Amino acid sequence: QKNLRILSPDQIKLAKMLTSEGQSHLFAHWAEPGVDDEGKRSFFDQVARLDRSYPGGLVSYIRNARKLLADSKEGKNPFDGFTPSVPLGEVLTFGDDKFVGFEEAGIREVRNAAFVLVAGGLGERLGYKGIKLALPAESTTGTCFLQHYIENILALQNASNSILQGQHEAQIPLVIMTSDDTHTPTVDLLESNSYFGMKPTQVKLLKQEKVACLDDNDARLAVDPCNRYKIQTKPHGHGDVHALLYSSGLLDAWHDEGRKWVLFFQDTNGLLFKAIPASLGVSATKGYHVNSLAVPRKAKEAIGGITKLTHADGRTMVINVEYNQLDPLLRATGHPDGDVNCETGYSPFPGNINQLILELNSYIEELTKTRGAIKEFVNPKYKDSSKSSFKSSTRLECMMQDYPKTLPPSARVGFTVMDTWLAYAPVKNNPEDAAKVPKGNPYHSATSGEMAIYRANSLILRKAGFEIANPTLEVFNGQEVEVWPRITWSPKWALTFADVRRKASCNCSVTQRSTLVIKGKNVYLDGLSLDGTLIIKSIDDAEVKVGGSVQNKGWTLKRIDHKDTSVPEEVRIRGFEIEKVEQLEINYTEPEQMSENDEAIEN
Ligand code: UGB
Repeated sequence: QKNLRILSPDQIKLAKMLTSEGQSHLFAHWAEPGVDDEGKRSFFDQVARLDRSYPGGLVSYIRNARKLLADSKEGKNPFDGFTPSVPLGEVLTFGDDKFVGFEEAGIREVRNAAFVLVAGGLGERLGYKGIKLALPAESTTGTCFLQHYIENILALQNASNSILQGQHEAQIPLVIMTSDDTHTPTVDLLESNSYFGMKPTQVKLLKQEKVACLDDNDARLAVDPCNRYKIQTKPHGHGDVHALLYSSGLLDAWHDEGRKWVLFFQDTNGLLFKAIPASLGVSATKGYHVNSLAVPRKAKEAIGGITKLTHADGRTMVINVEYNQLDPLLRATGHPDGDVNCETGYSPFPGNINQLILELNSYIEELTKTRGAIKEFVNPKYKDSSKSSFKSSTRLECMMQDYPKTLPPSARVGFTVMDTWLAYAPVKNNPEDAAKVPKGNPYHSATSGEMAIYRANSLILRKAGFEIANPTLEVFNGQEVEVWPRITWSPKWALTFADVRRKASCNCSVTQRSTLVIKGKNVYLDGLSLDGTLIIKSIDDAEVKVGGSVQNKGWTLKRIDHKDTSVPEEVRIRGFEIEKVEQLEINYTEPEQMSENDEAIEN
């Protein structure tokens, strides 16, 4: 009460709102007026921020929290009344006619898309101090995830524009959701690399705010243990992206520009863009309002399962059931073994890789109703079975893939299953945890993420007719991985299987110890026999044919111990570094037509 006189009318309003919502304890230890007044004002700045950034404000947050905490205490099952079953979706096989057709459709559509990258997570599981977007996706070229994503979007933009020549040159926007933990380093990474070739106006950053922590079942907000004028906060989850997009006004702007699709993706999947043309093609062809990308899932793998839920009252929905909920849900509905593999060696539920394609019109329609609020959950760690107090404060959380939960039954919600080798290799686990992953389950580490890129490129070239040697099995950081030839190409060389087939003829071979880097648009491989390292660079205007026999000592993988702190962290976490012993580098800098590389190779 005594402090009221130092507050502005807006601050008094916030104080009254808090007290009427059972939050008087927040003011219990405040000093007399005149003492710590700056701290008190900054308290209200924070409260105003928390109020603004939550759909419906702090009152809604507190009330939602009370309800969810009561349900949790009661042990209420969020899936009460629902029976899970395996849904039907579009299952694609890389390289067949259907796949190629979807890729072609996707490339036509992509100029009407906007990309949204959720990158607010710090990646505690990976144990890497920097932002994950700055990590190299592979160490042959050292390309970091953000550069890899941006170069892919630019290549998609160019490919789509060149099909529809005569129409205006579309620019594909990229939104990056950051958080307090990742915002500044993300800006620095973009600015110090000239946005990796994107126009700065094409990229928008939206920062998610954390939400207030909760101390007890009455949803009393937690005071920061280090500062009595601050509410303790924690991340709310990737579901925030919907509310942020809604309040940013970007969706309407995109609609006015004639855009049709919003593609959401995560921070560390070096394979993802290999799956984007075909999955967007599926959305466009099938008219899906929601399309989730999925891969075959190993039981208990830390990715959600796409599940059909049928309620006793007849309602059905196809939705992600998060990995920690799938097992209890199955056990509670007549599957005593829970989340287990079936005869295929995989869980019957396709694994959600959190790549969502939403149709813009229906997305805007839905968000106009919900303001982007996503169904939340709470996961308190109780002190004992009475569930009356928590071990530490908790908070509400939400996930972006829960967006379909509020959609009407008429919504067209589908999913597209692709081969894991093609679509999914995230970098989430630190070396120690990855080494403990049960045999046969994916490591999801920096080691496996990098090796998956080489494997995918090798398999794609094999499918195009290349003779690619079999991989060797090697152990890095306690993880046994397949080591394929280290093949990488820039997205402007190939985005689809049709591109690869056009530029790589079937009379080529690559040995297992080889490295092949293609950095050029119109590079045609013909009669190439590679045993060593070959780097091909060319300007976009050059059209070059590369063939003949290339043999040299090449580049080798040198084992690194992840505990060796003399080595940079991004190298340590993958367990090897590349020793560049000998290579042939050919560089085409003139806009030549079909020049051959024979001379360079003889040298
Ligand atoms: N992220 C944010 O932007 N903000 C946040 O507050 C939190 C995260 P994790 P998770 O594909 O492998 C998801 O931590 O949440 C970003 C799906 O829920 O890597 O454990 C963060 O930067 C799961 O169903 O993953 O699991 C990152 O880009 C499954 O699909 C992204 O959100 C799994 O991912 C994911 O955060 C998967």
